[in-house]
Amino acid sequence: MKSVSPISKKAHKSAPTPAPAKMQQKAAKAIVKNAAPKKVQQKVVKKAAKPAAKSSATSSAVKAKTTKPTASTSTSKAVHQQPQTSSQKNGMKDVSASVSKKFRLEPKLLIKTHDLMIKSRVLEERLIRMYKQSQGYFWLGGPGEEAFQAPLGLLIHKGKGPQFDFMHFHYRAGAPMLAMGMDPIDAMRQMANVATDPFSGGRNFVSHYSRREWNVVPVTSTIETQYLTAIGSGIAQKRAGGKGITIVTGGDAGTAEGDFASCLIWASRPGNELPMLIIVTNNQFGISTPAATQHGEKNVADRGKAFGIRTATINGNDVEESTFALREAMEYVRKERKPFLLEARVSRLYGHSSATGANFIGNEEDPIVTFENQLEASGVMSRKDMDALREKYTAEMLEQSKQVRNEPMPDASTIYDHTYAGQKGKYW
Ligand SMILES: Cc1ncc(C[n+]2csc(CCOP(=O)(O)OP(=O)(O)O)c2C)c(N)n1
Ligand SMILES: [Mg+2]
Repeated sequence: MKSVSPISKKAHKSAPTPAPAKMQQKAAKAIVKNAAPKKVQQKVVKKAAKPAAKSSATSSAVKAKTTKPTASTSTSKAVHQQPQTSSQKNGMKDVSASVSKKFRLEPKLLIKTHDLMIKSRVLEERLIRMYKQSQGYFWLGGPGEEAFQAPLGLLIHKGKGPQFDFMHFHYRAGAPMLAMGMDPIDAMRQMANVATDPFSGGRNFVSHYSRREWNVVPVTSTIETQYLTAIGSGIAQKRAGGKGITIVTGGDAGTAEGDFASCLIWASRPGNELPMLIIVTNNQFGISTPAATQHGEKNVADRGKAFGIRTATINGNDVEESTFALREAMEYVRKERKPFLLEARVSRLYGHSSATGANFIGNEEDPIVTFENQLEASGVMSRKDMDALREKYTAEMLEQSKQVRNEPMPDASTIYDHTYAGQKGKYW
């Protein structure tokens, strides 16, 4: 942790876009060039996601702007040096023209989802600021995945034990945690590594959530291992019966690891299928490695077909498409007690992590801008209300980050706490 040099406030303000961000833009353009035909990428792959296909078909104008490779070519050219707190300020307002969308979801749910997306984005931007102000050592999180992660969070059956959903998240799951009731200050506590951090007592990276009473298994820094540990709760839930399912999330690059293959094999053993919703959020990068240079398969989800697993590839930048696909996949897993592999194409708006600068990358679709434009054009929400919401969360979270400044770091004597289950304050 000590090797990460904090960026001064001045440098933060005036710093040009760092080289990695520029490289990413170039690489993203290369992907667009080499991308499969637009039609193929926009297609919802499998029967299970039929409603989603319909939903995206409701507005081809919207759809044309909601698939990442297309969006990469159509988004604003503005590249931003630091986190912004308003879609107007960040220059992304005209990214997707205001398109009136005939929503199929209830306005109440649309507004709730929007609220969660904004809360999640404001939190991530606050965490980035904390990092850049030396109030933390490292940042990574989920800005750009909100249109998928927020609906996911709202559909989780929260509770403790096998009758409720078990979550094996990776490090971009702030929105589902907020949906389950996490107070944003707790994420800030982990960012600042203070003792009050409820997930790791100030001992783990930011966005490494865990909560026993909500069945949230600790996020691991080693990528993809969550697909293996998820098998365990999958087996327990298969044996227990009922409606609880195992949900595992991870990125596209990690699927190159054997752990992912093991997950597919264990989840689909004939007669022993597991109730697992296996999710891959595909942002088409593994840190700085473009997916186009690594994946021979057209869709990551296609790999499930070889195991007889139901699959779908969806546009995770579209709130309705995500909601319908998640509903259908979850219902299938809950009822049939069999796995479903869901791949969501998403954006990555601040690069991989602070290791690549944590600066706003202006060449990817911002799903919040897209959604807000649709909400506004369709009369579901006014721009005034949406901006007021952002301002409210921004002010609240600023106060929370100030509070965290005054909280103590963990005492050295706690270094081995929680090393083994049930052991506290002892060496083994
Ligand atoms: C086992 C392991 N190998 C390598 C790394 C270093 N690493 C951290 S994130 C990452 C890329 C992950 O990309 P992806 O799976 O696509 O997820 P994304 O970050 O894009 O959401 C890598 C290689 C790691 N943490 N663990
Ligand atoms: Mg990725």
